[in-house]
Amino acid sequence: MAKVEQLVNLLVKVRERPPPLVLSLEGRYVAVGDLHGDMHTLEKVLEEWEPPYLFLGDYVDRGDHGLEVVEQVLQLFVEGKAVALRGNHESPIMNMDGGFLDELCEKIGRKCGAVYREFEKTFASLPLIAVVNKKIIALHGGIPLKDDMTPAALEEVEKISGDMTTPRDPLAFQILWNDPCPCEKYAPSPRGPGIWLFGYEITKAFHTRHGTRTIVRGHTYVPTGCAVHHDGGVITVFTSNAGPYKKTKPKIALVKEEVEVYDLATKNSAKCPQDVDIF
Ligand SMILES: [Mn+2]
Repeated sequence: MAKVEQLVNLLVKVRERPPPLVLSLEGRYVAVGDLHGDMHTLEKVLEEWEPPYLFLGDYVDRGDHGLEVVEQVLQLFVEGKAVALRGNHESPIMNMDGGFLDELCEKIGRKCGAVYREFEKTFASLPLIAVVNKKIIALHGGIPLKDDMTPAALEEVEKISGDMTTPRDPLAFQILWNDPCPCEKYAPSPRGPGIWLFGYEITKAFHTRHGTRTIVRGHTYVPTGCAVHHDGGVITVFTSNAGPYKKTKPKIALVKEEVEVYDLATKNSAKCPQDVDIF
């Protein structure tokens, strides 16, 4: 049981000093897209790329090693070697059927319910957005839209409060769930109610307002492991090779003043398809 205690201690430590919802970072980061329980790929990233890392969320569900992946990511986070952003799978609405809760119960037995509640609280404390060198925005899903269907500003995201377990706030929810579309403005998302596809003009307005260049994000499965949208205003990185993603060619992104995408297997600079229609 020492291992369970260790795990709970780690979870408590992550949320002891909760980071702001919008983190401001400087320097160079290795951005890692969805892992979904792919420990093998995470190990390869850690072996071949120097820290610090910027994890873009979706550590658990679908693959078999969600527990190992999320533990490693959060360990690096508390050691200051990584930033762990929240994904839509860091949430009870996904983990009940997505595989993580079952995995937890298989691996740690009857205490899994209590330990899962610790995960729930820690997931709720994870940051939603990182701004790197004032130029690059990192988040899991996409730009959130306000009621008037204009993009929310970072200042508005910073002010989000209330229960973050699911989360209830529509802006926070959309940051975890939205996707880019090869469209001008926006469209309802096939993922479900309250979720949007955002287009070229939304991305442009967001970057103009903040003086930023690119949004690097995960969330969308692309077999090529990366995709470029909105003239480079948005870049998708996908890093899982586990479970349903066996055919992916995982990518990572080097985030500095710009975003450069690399193939994990070859370490070569990657050519990402442009404006793919992901649904
Ligand atoms: Mn996702």
